[in-house]
Order: sequence, then C-alpha cells, then structure tokens
Amino acid sequence: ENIKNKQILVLTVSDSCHQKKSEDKSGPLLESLISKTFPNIPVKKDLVPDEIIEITETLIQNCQKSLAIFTTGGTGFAPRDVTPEATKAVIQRECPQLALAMALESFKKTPFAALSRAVCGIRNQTLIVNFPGSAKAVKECYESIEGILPHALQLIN
Ligand code: MTE
Ligand code: CU1
Repeated sequence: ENIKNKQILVLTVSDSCHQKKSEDKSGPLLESLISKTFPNIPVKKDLVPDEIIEITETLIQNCQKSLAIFTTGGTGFAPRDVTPEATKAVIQRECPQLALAMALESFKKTPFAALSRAVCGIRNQTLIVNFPGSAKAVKECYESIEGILPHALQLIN
C-alpha cells in the first residue's frame, strides 16, 4: 500500500472517559503534538474502555491503515490496567529501547515513572507505542521520542 494514504491513530484507553465520567484531555493533547511533528499525516482518534479485547481489536483493525498507533492510559498497576498486555498480544517485534528512552527521560521528572508498564513494538508495518494516561506524562513521554519518530517510521515502511 501507499504510505501516503496512511494515518496515525491516537487511542485513549480509559473506563472513565468511555463512560463519560471524565473528559479525555490526553488524547487531544497527543493528537496536537503528533500533528506538529507530522503535519502531512492525518491523525485520527479513538477511545476504548480498559478491556483487553476491545483494545486488541481496535489495534488490529487499525494497523493496516496506520503508520503508528499511540495509546494513552492503562499502563499502570491498577487491576484494570491492561494496555501493555493488549499491546504484547498484537505486536510481532518488541522495541524495548523505545520504552527505555521514555523511561529514562521520565525518571528525570518523577520517580513515579516506575509505575508505568508501557510497551512499544511493531505489528507488520505499524509502530505501536504506549503512553501513560495523564496529560503531563503524555507530554513528557512524547517529547522524549519525538525526534526519533520520523526515522523510526521511515525504517518500518
Ligand atoms: N511518566 C512521566 N513522564 N510523567 C508522569 O507524571 N506518571 C506515572 C507513570 N509515568 C508519570 C509517568 C504514574 S503516577 C503512573 S500511575 C503510571 O505512569 C501509569 O499511568 P497510567 O495507569 O495512567 O497509564
Ligand atoms: Cu500514578
């Protein structure tokens, strides 16, 4: 397929946002950050609850048309935090150093970075990156990998 026709997906994983009990701030923030890095690529948004089946299905359904999928939320230690497990279930190649790059920068900001279990990997020609749920964490983590993303996507395609 033509890389020019591909999108980037921002997937918010949150029970409370899905139930409309809270407003999704991290998804729109991530969308605007990505749009600045990739002004010519359409960025789409989706929102699913913290359910492993819904996360994996959404990841699989979007991979073919997406250069990358960035998730936010569900990476922590709470019983319903299953985004890393859903990600591991669909990726074929893990990219542990990408997660490490985010962790190293995050530790400069907060020791609570240790509470994210974020996973990064590749399914076919799609890069999948987990971010924590808070807008603060999204900004910090995105900024730590922004500079390497264009080359990463170039290599995959
Ligand atoms: N990483 C950065 N850079 N900045 C942060 O504020 N918050 C942490 C961590 N990673 C944080 C961060 C906290 S408090 C938690 S609980 C975990 O991400 C998991 O967040 P999640 O369950 O919303 O995905
Ligand atoms: Cu936390």
